[in-house]
This record gives sequence, structure tokens and C-alpha cells, in this order.
Amino acid sequence: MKIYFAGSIRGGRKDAELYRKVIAALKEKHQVLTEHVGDLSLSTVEDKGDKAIYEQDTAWLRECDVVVAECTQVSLGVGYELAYAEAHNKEVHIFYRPNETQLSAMLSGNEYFKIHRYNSEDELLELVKKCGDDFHGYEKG
Ligand code: 6IA
Repeated sequence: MKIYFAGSIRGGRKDAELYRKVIAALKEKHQVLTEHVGDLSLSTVEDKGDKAIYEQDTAWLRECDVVVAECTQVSLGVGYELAYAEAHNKEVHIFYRPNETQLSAMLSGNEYFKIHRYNSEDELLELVKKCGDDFHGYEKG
């Protein structure tokens, strides 16, 4: 399966190391299109051309089979990507730590999304692997 991993960039990089570990776990069985999200050296201020980023990311969202998002660190970009994924009929899994953030009602209130709560890194990686064994993707949209 082709996986689009979404995680906060300009929304804040405090979970970047965790994203890197989730991506590594997903890569054991799948192809991850967005490995840069877990790149600890990724600059959030340098101008690499936002139009090019938007065009590449939306193309990958259309191409992927499954979207996996870590949503503890609130990010407008990730929220946009989740709505885009739903509009294109992609299977979407959202992970977050409920004792650190209140997930937006626009996500928790939408039954389309498969939402997974976790507390520790070990629990997250185990959950991700378990979900990853069962990805099936939806019809390409
Ligand atoms: O609003 P945010 O920046 O937190 O949005 C994060 C989401 O948008 C991620 O899931 C990425 O897929 C996407 N995204 C945001 N910035 C980038 C980027 N360059 N490259 C690829 N995808 C991105 C970041 C460097 C740039 C700020 C100079």
C-alpha cells in the first residue's frame, strides 16, 4: 500500500521524532510517500516554494491508498489534508494523545475517520503496526 503520513510542520515540530518512528514502522510493510514529515532537520521557515509543496502533496494524496495522521500537535495543514483525503475517498487513520489535546470536533465528530487514542510511544507503534496489517484502501477517487 502507498501511505501518506501527515504530521505537523509549521504547526510545531515537537513530535517530529515520533513521526519518524511511525514512518519507520509503516515502512516495514508499506511504501511511505511523505518521509520528509519525520525528517528532524526539515526547516519550517526556509522558503522552498509553497506552491510546489501544495501541488506535490495534493498529488500524493490523490495517489495514496491510505492516509495516516498524527494529530496531537494541532496543524492547519494536516486538517486540510484530512478533508482532502475524505473528499477523495481515501482510508484515513488518525492517532492522538487524548491527555495532551482535545481533538477538533470536525474530526472526532466525523464517523468517516478511524480514530485511535494512545498514551505512550510503545502503544502508538504497536497500534500503527496492527492497523498497518489490516489496511485495505478504498476505491481510488
Ligand atoms: O500546517 P503545517 O505546516 O503544520 O502542515 C503540515 C502538513 O502539510 C504535513 O502533513 C505535510 O504533508 C504538509 N506540508 C507542510 N509543509 C510541507 C513541506 N515543506 N514539505 C512537504 N509537505 C509539507 C516544509 C518546509 C517549508 C515550510 C519550507
